[in-house]
Amino acid sequence: MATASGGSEFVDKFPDEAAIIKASFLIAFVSLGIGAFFGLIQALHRTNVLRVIDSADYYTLLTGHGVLLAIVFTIFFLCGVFHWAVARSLDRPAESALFSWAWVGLMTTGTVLATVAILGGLVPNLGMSADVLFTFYAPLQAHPIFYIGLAMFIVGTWLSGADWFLSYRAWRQDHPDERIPLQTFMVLTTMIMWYISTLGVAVSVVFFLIPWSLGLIESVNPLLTRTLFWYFGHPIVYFWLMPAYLLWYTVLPKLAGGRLFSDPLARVVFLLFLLLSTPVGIHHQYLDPGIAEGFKFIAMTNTMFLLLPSLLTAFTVVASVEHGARQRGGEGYLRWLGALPWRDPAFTGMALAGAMFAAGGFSGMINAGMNINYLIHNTLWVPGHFHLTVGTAVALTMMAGSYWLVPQVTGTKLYSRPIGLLQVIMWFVGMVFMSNAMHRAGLAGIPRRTAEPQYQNFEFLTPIGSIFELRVQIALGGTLLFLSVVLFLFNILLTSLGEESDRPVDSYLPEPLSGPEGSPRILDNLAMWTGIAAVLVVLAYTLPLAGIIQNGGGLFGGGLPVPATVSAGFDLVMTTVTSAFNTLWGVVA
Ligand code: HEM
Ligand SMILES: [Cu+2]
Repeated sequence: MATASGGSEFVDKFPDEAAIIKASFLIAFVSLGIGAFFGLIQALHRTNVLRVIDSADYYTLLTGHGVLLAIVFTIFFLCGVFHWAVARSLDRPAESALFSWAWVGLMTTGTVLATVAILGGLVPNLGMSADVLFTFYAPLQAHPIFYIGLAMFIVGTWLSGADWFLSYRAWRQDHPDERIPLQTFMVLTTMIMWYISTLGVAVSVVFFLIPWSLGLIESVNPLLTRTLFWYFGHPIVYFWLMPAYLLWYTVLPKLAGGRLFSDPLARVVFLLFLLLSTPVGIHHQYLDPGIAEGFKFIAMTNTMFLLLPSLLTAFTVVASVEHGARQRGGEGYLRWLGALPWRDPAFTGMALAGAMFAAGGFSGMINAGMNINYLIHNTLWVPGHFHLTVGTAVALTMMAGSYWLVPQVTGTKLYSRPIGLLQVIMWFVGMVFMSNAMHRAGLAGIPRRTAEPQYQNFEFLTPIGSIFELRVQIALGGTLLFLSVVLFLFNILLTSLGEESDRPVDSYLPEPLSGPEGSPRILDNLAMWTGIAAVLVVLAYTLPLAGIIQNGGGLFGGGLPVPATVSAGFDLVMTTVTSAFNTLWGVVA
């Protein structure tokens, strides 16, 4: 891993990059603020504690919450971190600042369009709405502006990836024989995964949803748009996680006072995510009729393989942090934990986020199991699960990481470490309440995505505790979470308005204990890994997609769906291949 040379700070050395990163973070944090506010309203509304909106508007806010937090906040923050990581680890500026501003501009325009379409739902006379939730598949339909905004946003992310690949290509010309610096390696593998997986959602939006919302085509095949969404919808969870992993692998060990345990292991983990994250999306569709059980079973076994890179990460990151603690004089089996810098909000926030991720991993295994999934499907368990993963492992790492990253791009000192510490602990505590209660509420059968879970003449039962107590915990947790976001935004705002300092943070990143030299060079052969990842996708999706097109009445739907069989898809593939062969034969003969 290249280290920042000289004593100069990132902002002095790369002023254009710092400006891009600041702009990305700004939009991420504004989205975080609005999204968290909607989250608070939802949590209070559905638990019947305080109702400030009409229940009919619940979907509008829920869509805003999901889109602004799970798509806009996470991805804009990722773009900032990746832009920082590439410039820092290659030790060179981007090829063209204008190009960088182009993707920031495109993504921002897309965000504004999509948000206007969503919030338009609150103004009845406008005739505009996009209450389709962040999963935006048919048959729910949004105003065309929503899909057009999304398409612009996605194309913007493609350009951001191109920006980093261009930097890498220029660096490669000057350093023909060197190993790819670790942070750049992480960015590039993540972006390859993103290119492969966003292809699905781009096809869905451009060829089906936009023409359908404009009235150019009459119907779509809902199962097809669902499948294309989940083809992208599972890998997006790794797109959220990878910036957090990048910070855990390359920054957390340093904050702990140590060094990354193994650079080669980190590379293997990122490659495993590239290979394994796309061919599993069908595990979100265990309950969809129209997909044969056999394909669901294959998706389930593939999903279980994905535990491996996460467990490797847990091992490597904990080993690196323990090494740091021992460098600081920590001893004993567990007593070394006491030697860690718990007063540093960047460290503590990331460590708590990692701990929560372990809990999220367990509930994720339950989601992934085909049979046990039926118990929790579409219940409040599901948001309970992903508020631990994206809502904490990712979001809390991003907030904690900001306490270390933002000063580097603004050149100012963090406004308040104690407020930062209070903030990350408050998030942790709030999430313990909200998420734990959501999991339990889900087990009691309380549905997700509804303003009115308190049905008339129907009582949910809990094995321990009461429904009342669960509601109180969700409302209390949600309130703590919202207050935590307020503290975060306040601290970051005052930080960026503060006075410039010569040395805002110690930005030096030490070399790993075991560097890349010992690992095979084939790990850096990105073209080969991309090829393998593409083959796995073709293997995993060809037959199911063919079946979905056939069972769902064709590419544009219309016909009556028929029950799924494995052979349905097989027939379609065979007919297509035979007719292509016959056509070719006709040309040749
Ligand atoms: C102030 C903090 C937050 C609060 C109070 C909150 C609250 C909630 C609640 C109560 C729901 C369930 C709504 C329902 O199913 O009826 C929900 C859903 C959701 N939340 Fe959060 N949340 C917060 C932060 C986050 C963060 C940081 C993320 C992601 C980065 C996130 C992503 C989501 C998503 C994707 C959904 C599902 C939306 C859907 O079902 O379409 N939330 N949130
Ligand atoms: Cu998934």
